[in-house]
Amino acid sequence: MTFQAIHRSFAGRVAERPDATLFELPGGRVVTYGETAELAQRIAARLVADGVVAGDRVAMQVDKSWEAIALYLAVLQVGGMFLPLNTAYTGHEMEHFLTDAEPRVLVCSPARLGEYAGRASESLVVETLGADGDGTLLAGLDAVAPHTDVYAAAPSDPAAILYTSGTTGRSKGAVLTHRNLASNCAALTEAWRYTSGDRLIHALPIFHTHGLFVAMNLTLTTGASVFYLPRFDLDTVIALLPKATVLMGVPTFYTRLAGDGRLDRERVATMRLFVSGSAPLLASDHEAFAGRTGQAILERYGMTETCMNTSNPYDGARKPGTVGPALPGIEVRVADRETGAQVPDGEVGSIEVRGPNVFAGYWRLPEKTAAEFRADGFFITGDVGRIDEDGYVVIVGRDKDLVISGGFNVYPKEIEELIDAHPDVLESAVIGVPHPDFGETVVAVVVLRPGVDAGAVDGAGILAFIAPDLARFKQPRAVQIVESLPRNVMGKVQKAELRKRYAGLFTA
Ligand code: MCA
Ligand code: AMP
Repeated sequence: MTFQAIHRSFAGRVAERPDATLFELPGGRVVTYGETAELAQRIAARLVADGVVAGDRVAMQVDKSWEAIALYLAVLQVGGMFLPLNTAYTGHEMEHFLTDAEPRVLVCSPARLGEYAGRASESLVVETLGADGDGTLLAGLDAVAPHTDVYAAAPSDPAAILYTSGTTGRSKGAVLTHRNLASNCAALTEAWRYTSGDRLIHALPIFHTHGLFVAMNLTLTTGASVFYLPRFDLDTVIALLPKATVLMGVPTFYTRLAGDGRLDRERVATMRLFVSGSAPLLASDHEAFAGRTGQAILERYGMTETCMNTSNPYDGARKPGTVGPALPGIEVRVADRETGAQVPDGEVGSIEVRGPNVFAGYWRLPEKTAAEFRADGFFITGDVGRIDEDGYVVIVGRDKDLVISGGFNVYPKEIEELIDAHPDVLESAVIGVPHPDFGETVVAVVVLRPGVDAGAVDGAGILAFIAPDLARFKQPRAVQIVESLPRNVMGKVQKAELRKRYAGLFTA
């Protein structure tokens, strides 16, 4: 397949149909391909004036806006590395990303300028961008000549860094290349028959692979349009369904939709595709949705490090509880965790991936990168599964200590460290338990120090202690104070035992 970087493909669509709609915004405003391209070129001029050169990181922590997508395109155009960050991250969490990635420019929301202004230096420019296009990034841009040079990105050049945590230590920056993004976008466009005629309901955040590299890249490179929503709002999505053709979401979207009396076949008559990913979709939710709409949700499987790996077919059986076969050009195998030897189909093992979608490595961490790859180039996902009789991948669990709440990843270790810093806490174990809305939710199991009066310390106090340093979505929804944690003979905390013990906390 010939290589064309995402921003080049986008430019091609702009040249063909500059007046075509790209964004339909909540108030009814329409933004065209041409307008987006022009703003991207002016932002590119600003980034260049801020000193950005090829290879520089441009970090963005802003509320969702169409201008933020123009910023993404501008960063690609000048050869920078785009670093989007969850708006929920606190200053404590941001500290690591900023010191580790050393961005040349940080674009933050105007409301948070006070937190970051002090970081501005010879090597870091702090810009602001608000949800309505306010802020310094765009101020006075009308008078700035568009930057028309386009960086000639080689396939192996880095395009983005997305932070993703390991089970131990700090978050690692996954470096994605232009080839990773372009090849995955091309594979999905073909697999999902995505075209310029599509009208996507975009209700995901744009700081993760799902909302940015899947939903937006497919749109930008095909000439399709998006109903661009600030977040998932059930009423708004229900109202848009009759005008749209595609929805991409996390399982929580589908649980909420299926629980709404307004969802029926007639309402989804123009919809040709519902995609689910980022977390497991329960087979029962798949079936409930099909019962209401007559349409089978297409479930696919991906990771920050690999973009999308597998997908249920567009034509052919979409099997509930499976994530489908490998996408074209991508190899997926199930191997023995210890030896890396492939196991026969049907046997459970480590899910491993190789292909043009697999990232270049963790930012400045060659040893950690090497540890996640086999000698033959397969990447060890940390997911556990098997391949069924039709060649579909079935994910049965995770090797990594990770909770996925509403599609957001939460790493227990990070929360345990914060809880353990509480003066009255001896130790803690953070686990995920089933939750009817978020799929899984976070629970902390805490042991107090000997001599601490259990009546004097409660879950609320522990939560209040960690809250300032932890994004809201990572905060435990329950704290269980116990005498001791269950351990195996090696002294390792048995989280499986705890998960079993608290499995019913949020479900009847
Ligand atoms: C919001 N809250 C959450 C979550 N989202 N808590 C736990 N888990 C969450 N996911 C907090 C809010 O701050 C709020 O706190 C309270 O929970 C209730 O919020 P609610 O209004 O119900 O939530 P919401 O705003 O409707 O958001 C739920 C959501 C959202 C729509 C599921 O989390 C979401 O858009 N998730 C998508 C995440 C995503 O894009 N993941 C892809 C990454 P309070 O009440 O205290 O104010 S993974 C990826 O990219 C890989 C590669 C892949 O395969 O796709
Ligand atoms: P992230 O690190 O945010 O990219 O999350 C990637 C992880 O999400 C994968 O390693 C899986 O554990 C999980 N995941 C993504 N899609 C699915 C899916 N369809 N079913 C089950 N788990 C999924």
